[in-house]
Amino acid sequence: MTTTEQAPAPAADAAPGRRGGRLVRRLLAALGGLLAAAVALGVAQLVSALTGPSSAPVVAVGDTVITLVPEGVKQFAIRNFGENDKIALVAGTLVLVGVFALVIGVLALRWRAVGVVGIALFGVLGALAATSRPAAEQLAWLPSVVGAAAGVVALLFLLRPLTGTPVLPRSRPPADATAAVGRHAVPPADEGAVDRLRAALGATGDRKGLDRRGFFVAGGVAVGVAAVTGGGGYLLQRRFDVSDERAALTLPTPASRAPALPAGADLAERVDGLTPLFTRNRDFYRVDTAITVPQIQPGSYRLELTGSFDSPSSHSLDDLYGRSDLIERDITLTCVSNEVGGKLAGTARWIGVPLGTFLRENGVASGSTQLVCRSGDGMTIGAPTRSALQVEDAMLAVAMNGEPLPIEHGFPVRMIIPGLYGYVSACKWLVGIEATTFDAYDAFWAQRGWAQEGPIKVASRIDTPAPLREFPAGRRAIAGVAWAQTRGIGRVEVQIDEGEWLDADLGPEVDADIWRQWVLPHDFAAGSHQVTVRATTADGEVQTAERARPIPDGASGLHSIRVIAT
Ligand SMILES: Nc1nc2c(c(=O)[nH]1)N[C@H]1C(S)=C(S)[C@@H](COP(=O)(O)O)O[C@H]1N2
Ligand SMILES: [Mo]
Repeated sequence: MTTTEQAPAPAADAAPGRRGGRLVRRLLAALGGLLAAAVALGVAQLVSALTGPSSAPVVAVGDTVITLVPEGVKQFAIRNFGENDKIALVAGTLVLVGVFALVIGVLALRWRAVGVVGIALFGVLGALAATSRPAAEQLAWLPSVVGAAAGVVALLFLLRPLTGTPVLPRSRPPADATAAVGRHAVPPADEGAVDRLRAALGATGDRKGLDRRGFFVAGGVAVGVAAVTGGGGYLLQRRFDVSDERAALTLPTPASRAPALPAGADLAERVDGLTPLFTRNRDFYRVDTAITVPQIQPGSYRLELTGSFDSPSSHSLDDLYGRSDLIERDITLTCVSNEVGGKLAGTARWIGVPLGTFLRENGVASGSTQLVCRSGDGMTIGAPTRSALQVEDAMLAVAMNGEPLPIEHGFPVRMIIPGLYGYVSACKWLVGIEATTFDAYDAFWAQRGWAQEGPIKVASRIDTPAPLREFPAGRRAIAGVAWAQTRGIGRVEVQIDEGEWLDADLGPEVDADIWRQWVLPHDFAAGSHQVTVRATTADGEVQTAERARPIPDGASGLHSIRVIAT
C-alpha cells in the first residue's frame, strides 16, 4: 500500500500490499458508512427542529419500538434500566443504526446502489415510524427523508477517494501538496512530482487510487456537517420547550386544603435510609412511553370532552385554574410495573379539579364504563368511569408539590384517581376524555395484555437495612413504607429469620391515600439474616404472600431481603 502510482513496486511486494490495501479500503468504507449515517441523523435532527422533536427519526423509531415490543421486553427494560429505559432504547437504536451503516459502507464500496438503497430504506423506515405515531405532525416524514438524502450524498462523497475518484480533481495538485511545498510549489504540470509528494505524505494509496488523505478530508467535512446540523437541531428544538410559560403561571388557591400534617409526621427525619413521606418532584419516579416529552403551551391548552357526555365541550387551562372548587390532596401514585420491593411509587401534594364533580357537571352518561383519556402524545389510558365518579379525591391535577405539574409529570393537566395503578388512572398531558365503554375500546395498555381495571394491591417495602450491605451488629432500625391507597394501612409486621411476626411502629395516619412509614428497632446478632415484611389494610386485608408478576394486574408477594450484620 506504499507503492506509488507511477512506479509500481516489485511483484513480491505488490501482492501483500494490495491485500492490505483492500482491507484498509474496506475499513475506511465502513467508517464512511458510519459517517454518512451521522450526517443523515444530524440533518434529520435539524429538520425536526421545524417539524417537532418527535419526528426526528431515532425518536420516531424508538417510539414505534415502544409500541411494538412485547410487554415482557418492556418489563425487562423498566426493571433493568428504570428511569433510563428510554435512554437505553435510543442508545440501542443508535447502535443498530451504526452497525447497519458499517455494513452499508462496505457493500457500497463495491455496489453503490446497495448503499443508496440501504440508506433510502432507513429513510423510509424513519418516515413510516414518524407518520404512524398517533399524534404525528403533518410533515413528520420530512426529517427522515431529507436526512436519508443527505446520507446518500455523504456516502457517495466519502467513497469517492476510496475508489480512485479523488475528492479533488487529480490533474491539479491538492491544496495540501502545494501548502507543504510552500513557496517552492510544484508546477501543476509536473504530475509525477506531485504524486511522489503525495506518496511521501501518505496522501495517495495503491494503484487503484486509494486516496487516504482525500478520505480523511471528506470524513472531516462529514463530521463537521453532522455535528453542526445535529447540534444546531438540538439547540433549535428548545423553541418547543414550555418551561418558561410553565414558570410564569400562578397556581390557583385550592378551596379545600390538604389535611394538616401532625408534628413529626415524617419518620424519615429520624430514621436514616427511610423513604421520605413526600417525594420531591425531581426524585419522583417516571413511567411513560414518551421519548420526547409533550410540550403543551398553557395558553393554547384545551381539554376536549367527547363521547357520552351531554354534549362535547372544550375547556381551557384558565377554565380549570379559575374554578372555585379546587381541592388539594396528598396521594401516593403507584405503577403496575412495580416489582415487590420496587421503587415505582411516589407521594406528592396535588391540586386539581374534583373529577366526579367535573364529569357530572358535563353530564357523563350513566352507561359509560370507561373514560378513554388521551394524552398530548396520542397515547390513551382507559380509566374506569365508576372510580372516576366515586373515588373521593380523584382529580384533574394541575399542581404537584406546590408547583405547576413538571413537564415530565404531565404538564399542564393530568388525571389522578387514588387507589388505581397509574396505567388506568393517571394520564399525563391530558388533552381529551372520551366517555365510552370497556367493550367499545381497548386503551394502550389493555391492548398489550394488562387488565382493564387496576386497583392497587396492598404492598409493603423494606427501605433499610439495604440488602447484602454489611452493618455493625447491635440495635438498629428496620424501616420502610406500606401502601393501600383509599383504604389505608392498619398494621405492619416484620419477621426476622424464622421468628414470629413482630409489630412495627407506624407513622401517624396522614391520609388513607398515601403510604405509611413503619419502623421496627431490632437487635441484630452478627451474621446474615432474612427480613420479611407484610402489611394489613385498615379494613383488615392481610397482604398475600402469594407471588404474582406485575403483568396483568400488579405484582404481589412479600418483600424479603437478606441482610448482613458484622
Ligand atoms: N400520557 C401518558 N400518561 C401516563 C403514562 C404514559 O405512558 N403516557 N404512563 C402511566 C403510568 S404506567 C404511570 S405508573 C404513571 C406514572 O406517572 P409519573 O410518571 O408522573 O410518575 O403515569 C401514567 N400516565
Ligand atoms: Mo405504570
